[in-house]
Amino acid sequence: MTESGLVRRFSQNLLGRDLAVGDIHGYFALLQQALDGVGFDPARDRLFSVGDLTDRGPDCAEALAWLARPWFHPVCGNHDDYVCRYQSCDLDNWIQNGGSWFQQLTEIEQARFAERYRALPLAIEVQTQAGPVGLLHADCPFSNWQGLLDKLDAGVSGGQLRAIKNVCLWSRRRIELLDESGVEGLVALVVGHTPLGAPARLGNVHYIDTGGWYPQEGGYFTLLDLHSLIPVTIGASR
Ligand SMILES: [Mn+2]
Repeated sequence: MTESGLVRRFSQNLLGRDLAVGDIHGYFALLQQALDGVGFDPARDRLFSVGDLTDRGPDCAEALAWLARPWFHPVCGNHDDYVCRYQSCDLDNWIQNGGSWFQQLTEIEQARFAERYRALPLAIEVQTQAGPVGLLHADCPFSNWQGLLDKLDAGVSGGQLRAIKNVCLWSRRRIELLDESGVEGLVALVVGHTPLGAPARLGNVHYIDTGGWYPQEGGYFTLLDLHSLIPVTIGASR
């Protein structure tokens, strides 16, 4: 099987835990606090992210340092996609949605961010003892996970890729309809994008954006254990 940059696959972590976090939106210091609170061990554990690394929070410029960490593995979110398209996107719209930090970077820094963000995969698949777990930012455009991977691996482009990205990065259809049908071929699909007061599940689709990026209004980071599919509680180290 050929592998496009749009999908990243990870074999089972036999050494430590695999955790997933919801949208970060520039709150990396609070994310680090949450990781410390569960005894995250960078030598053995891995942190997967459903994307939206930047916009809105105080530590957006830290994103590149996080992306250099060998245990941190995000998919691309709709806000990350603004960075990828920074020369052609709707700037007013982006700034309204928290993008002013990017406008303050030098041209060289902007290019460096865009280059790194363009390498983010759209989909991640992680092997666990129970089977494969998928991560996307918003939702899966197919009822079957393999259907998505086949398209992405085949190197779709143009309008077809745009249509797929539109759902993967932006869709709220499933949660608006409370659609329990789930995604075949996975133990679980983990997504963010839609902030909720507590983690939620529709079929095998897990929603984990609990607003770690609006701590002032009671939001917090959920760290979902990908092997047990149970959120790890702060204060519980190994
Ligand atoms: Mn989002």
